[in-house]
Amino acid sequence: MPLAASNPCHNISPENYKQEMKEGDDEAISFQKTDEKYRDLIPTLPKEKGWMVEHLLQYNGYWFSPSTSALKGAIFLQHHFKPRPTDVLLATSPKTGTTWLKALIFATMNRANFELSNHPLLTTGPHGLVPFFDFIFQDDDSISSHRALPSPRLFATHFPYSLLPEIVTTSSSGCRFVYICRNPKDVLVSKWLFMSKSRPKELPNLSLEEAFELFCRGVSHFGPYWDHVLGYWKASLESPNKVLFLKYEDMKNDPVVHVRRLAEFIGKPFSAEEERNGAVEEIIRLCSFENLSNLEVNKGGMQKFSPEIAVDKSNFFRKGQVGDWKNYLTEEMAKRIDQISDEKLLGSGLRFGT
Ligand code: PAP
Repeated sequence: MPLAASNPCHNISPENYKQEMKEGDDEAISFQKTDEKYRDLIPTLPKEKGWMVEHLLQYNGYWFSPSTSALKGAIFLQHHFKPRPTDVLLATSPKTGTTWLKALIFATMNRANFELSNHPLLTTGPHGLVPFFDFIFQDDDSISSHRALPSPRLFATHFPYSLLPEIVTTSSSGCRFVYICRNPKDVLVSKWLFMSKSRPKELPNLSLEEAFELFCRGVSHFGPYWDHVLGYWKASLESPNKVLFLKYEDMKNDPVVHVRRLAEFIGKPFSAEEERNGAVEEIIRLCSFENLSNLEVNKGGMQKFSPEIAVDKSNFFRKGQVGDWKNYLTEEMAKRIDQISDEKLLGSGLRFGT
């Protein structure tokens, strides 16, 4: 759909109108081309067993679920995302702390706009407040509506750094990334339990042993997990003002220090008065596992991400602890994951939190 024609408030001269119509038409053609490119690509991609769906497809080294349309999103994003220097992007591999960070960044960024007693997080879950651009960049209508969002925009993404458009990752874009990683043993367990709950009844169960083998081989949504982490880690070393790299375990251990860092990084440091008034602690309390998981809004009902995906909101809150893997993985499994981590992270300067 031509963009200018779809906006009734657009007040422009006939000459400009003609020009915008032409640009809109060009863009509509280009949306169509992207869609064709996506359709042609699908049958050519390597396939592996899926966790929550029958198959995952490999695209540029990473695994995608064809039915979640994230792969389509990755391709559309490449061609149609227009970054703004004020954009903040929360990047995560699934089950590493996305829900928590969505709440923390939203509350920190918008703290001047809302009273805590009447805060949007009390009535809308973190996923309802911070959209994944993975699923919205799918067609001209959704792209247009997200282009219309006021600045500063806050998006989340599970896409690996190397699959993001250069227009976003280049330092001149001004966009900032917050990334959170988590110990892979806890990620595996959290992911397996989450996916087991969400796996359609028609598909046979995926045992922990099978999930473990797939995870170790890198076959999981947006995996290989280690490559995902290293992509953002390297970017954070190269451009520390562009990518803030956090660890779930450090955040659990000392949230105050990390929420302060987060606020500084997004250009909204806490003032001395806010510090005196306990604003940091209030945000941490608001976004804590205990608080969020006990809110009615997060206890049930479906969170819709795209026409194809909806997840029961309560599934985003399980235990929220460090080291729960000990209750699920054998010593041998833990050793193998540690070995892979040692090999993959060798020379990178990164160690997973414990
Ligand atoms: P997603 O990628 O599907 O959005 P994500 O939010 O990254 O999931 O991860 C969910 C994990 O974060 C769960 O971990 P667990 O399975 O080991 O328990 C979930 O419990 C945990 N979690 C959710 N909210 C919070 C929170 N406020 N504080 C700490 N951990 C949280």
